[in-house]
Amino acid sequence: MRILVTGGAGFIGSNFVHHVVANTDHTVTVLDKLTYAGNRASLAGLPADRVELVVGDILDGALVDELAARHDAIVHYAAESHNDNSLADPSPFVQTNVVGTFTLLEAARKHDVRFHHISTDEVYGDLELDDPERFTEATAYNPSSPYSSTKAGSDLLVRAWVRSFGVRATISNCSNNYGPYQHVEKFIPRQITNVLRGERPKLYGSGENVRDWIHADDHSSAVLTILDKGVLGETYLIGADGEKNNREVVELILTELGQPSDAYDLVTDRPGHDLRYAIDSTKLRTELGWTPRYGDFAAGLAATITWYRDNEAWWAPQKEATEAKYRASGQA
Ligand code: NAD
Ligand code: TDX
Repeated sequence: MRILVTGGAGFIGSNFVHHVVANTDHTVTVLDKLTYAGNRASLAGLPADRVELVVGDILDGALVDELAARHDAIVHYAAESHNDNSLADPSPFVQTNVVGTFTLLEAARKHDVRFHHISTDEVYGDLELDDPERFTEATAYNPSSPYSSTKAGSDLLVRAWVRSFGVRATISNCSNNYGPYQHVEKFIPRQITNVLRGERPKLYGSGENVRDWIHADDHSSAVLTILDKGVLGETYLIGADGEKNNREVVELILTELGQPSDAYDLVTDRPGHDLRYAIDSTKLRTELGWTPRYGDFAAGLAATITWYRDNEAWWAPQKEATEAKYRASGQA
């Protein structure tokens, strides 16, 4: 298969490209605008006869049309992805996440290209800490932030293009990813790189918010499974039973790096901060036979810490500007 991967120079997209090269015979074209979140270096070392990078915008209809015409499938990761940024300036979120997805869907429709849309569990809003239910494919949409509302909007566009125009599409909604190549603005890399630079981790609010962590490589294997065996028109939730509160994650990072487990600061909370996400991935596991490989979060986190320790040249250029943004918003 020839796969067009949008956002393939970002965190999860680049992990997917590495996974595809290692585990299949597919060839990949990455379409990525290389925003502040995209990084060419995340694709370094991949074979040139299997992976091509096209620097461009998913809002560029002519470019998207030309690329769609020569691929068998589109896997759509490109997005503005950070909640805090969406609170500071929602505009690029509406453009890239909603209008960009529309642009890709029109090309998939015209050229009858298989389409897989990457989305998030945040479209379902949040859960109470003691709620025994987790999100399923039947949970009602209830997004909280500009980011999650634009992702919800993009999911609904995909569903409409399936029903109205017969676009051959599937959707997946995944929980929080961790692993190599994640931008230092995000929670886990921010705290790891703070400690590596001799600074303290920063927990929003009380640190009791819960996220359901999955290794990015498990996300990739799930997406390949859906591309291979998924039923057209269906949505699949992806998760690995990895619920942890933010305080527990910071304590693990501090301990792994030889610091006292309480050497963190509580800082100003994120406005509208979702309390808890939790995914029930029974459908993907029972209907498509997928299982995650990274069962042990502490081990996966330790490997991720090692990656950031060994790859300072990858993250150091972004660290100062990222922390300056957090200082400006009082989250430092
Ligand atoms: P990221 O911010 O690390 O990467 C996004 C990539 O998209 C970057 O390389 C960026 O340059 C590119 N991009 C942005 N706007 C573009 C445009 N207009 N045209 C072309 N390229 C553009 O994001 P991520 O964390 O890797 O997330 C990837 C996808 O996975 C997103 O759709 C996100 O909603 C979804 N997702 C993320 C998580 C998570 O935990 N990070 C969880 C579930 C779903
Ligand atoms: O410095 C921090 N301190 C802190 O306590 C940062 C950056 C975050 N947090 C908290 C906020 C969240 O409760 O950590 C948790 C995780 O924060 P983020 O990494 O910003 O992720 P989140 O808002 O949960 O969204 C992520 O998962 C779902 C991705 O960024 C989204 O793209 C994805 O859809």
